[in-house]
Amino acid sequence: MRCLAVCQNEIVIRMLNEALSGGYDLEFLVRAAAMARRLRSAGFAVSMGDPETTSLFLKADLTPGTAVIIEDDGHQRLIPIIEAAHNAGGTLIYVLGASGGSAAHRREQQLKKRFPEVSYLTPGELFGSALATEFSRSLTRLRVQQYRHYFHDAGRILILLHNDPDPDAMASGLALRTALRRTRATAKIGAFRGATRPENIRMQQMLDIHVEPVTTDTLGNYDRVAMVDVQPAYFGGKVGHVDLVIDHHPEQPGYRPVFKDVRTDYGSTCTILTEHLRAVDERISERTATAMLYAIKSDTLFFNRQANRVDIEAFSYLYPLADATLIRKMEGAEITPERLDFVVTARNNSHFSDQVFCAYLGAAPRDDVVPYVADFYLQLENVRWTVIGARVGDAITVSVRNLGYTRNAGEFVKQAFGGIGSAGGHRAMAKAVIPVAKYEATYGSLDPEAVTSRLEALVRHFLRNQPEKKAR
Ligand SMILES: [Mn+2]
Repeated sequence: MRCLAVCQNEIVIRMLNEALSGGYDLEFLVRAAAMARRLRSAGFAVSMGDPETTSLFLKADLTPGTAVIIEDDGHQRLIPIIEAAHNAGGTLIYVLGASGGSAAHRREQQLKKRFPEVSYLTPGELFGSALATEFSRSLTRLRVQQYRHYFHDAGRILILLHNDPDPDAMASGLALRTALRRTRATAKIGAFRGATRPENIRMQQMLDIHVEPVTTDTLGNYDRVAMVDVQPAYFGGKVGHVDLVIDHHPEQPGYRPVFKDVRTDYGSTCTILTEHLRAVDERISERTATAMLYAIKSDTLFFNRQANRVDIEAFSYLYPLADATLIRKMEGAEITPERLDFVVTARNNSHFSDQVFCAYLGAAPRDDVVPYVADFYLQLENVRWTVIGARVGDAITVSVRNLGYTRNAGEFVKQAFGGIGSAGGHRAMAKAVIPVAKYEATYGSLDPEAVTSRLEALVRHFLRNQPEKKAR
């Protein structure tokens, strides 16, 4: 059988050749003359030209019995290529994605709307699983080599973290520094605002992680800027140029880094960076491995939230390299006398009935005590919802936890507080921040008992009126 493959990436071309040359008469269509020359001299059958034109396919003798494989690398304009192949008489058209998982599924749905006859293949389907792992590792290796090369001649590098950096941000900073083969003198890990949560400060001290304070003025001192666990939009225009972005949060539009690796179906940024370091066989120090392991654990809430196969695989890779005792100590750092005080306050001010625990803590020094207390009372027998509020500065912070598999904490905060503050989250956890003046104007008194009653009334109203969704 004949097969025409429209690919611009040499690794993909070589992998396809490996996988298909036995049973297929394989020819590649490439855009770049240099690539065409190189492949021809290596013995490949190659046509060169613009794959968005029908003539290239006609020249390559496309018949209805020819299979056409089009690589979906995120850069090629897929639709015009499919149209050109189609217009040249192609009927067996396959699109080859770079990855599997939910992203591939969405892409397939999009394409099917427009071209119902086109099939979408993941590397796993085409190559079998062992070869597919090798294939995606090769792509990752190429990516790491490229950005490493790009950062190579920079005198000073900044690895920028989000404000109040958490374990994933700090560990990703260490991991990227390792990937770039830099030291703390030549690649600074920095943030506009340093860590404030006790367990994050403790991690910083125990692993000797220095987070350099950054201002818009000092940004200019760096030759290259990378971001981990965050994207430029977060900084609202404060960071003009960024060279590399590695993140697992939902992709935000409006920026063009030189290199980008955003994988939203990963549980942590450290999982992505574990794959980077593995792909180039870089040695990971015990300190960095310990930080990364702790980060994966804490970002996936000990694998209770959004962890998938890749996170578990990264975890097992790092485990023998890390110091497990140190991790246990860092985990213990969550409990502080201050937090215990707020747990007691919550106990004294709480309304608890029918599986719902509500409490207002009064004034708190930072907002991390609020989710801490919300998590704490979720451990109590018969508690399925916790709604905890506190005043932090000029705002009321509300944390919501939901242990049942029905109804959505995120929908609750949006309904109750979306109109007067910022509110969001997902099924199991959510948060709202409301300016004090707006809260008072809408819901009245800030007296602790009054706020607790109000929180309880709001959540009861929501739970009564929200149709029950069945657990999967
Ligand atoms: Mn993260």
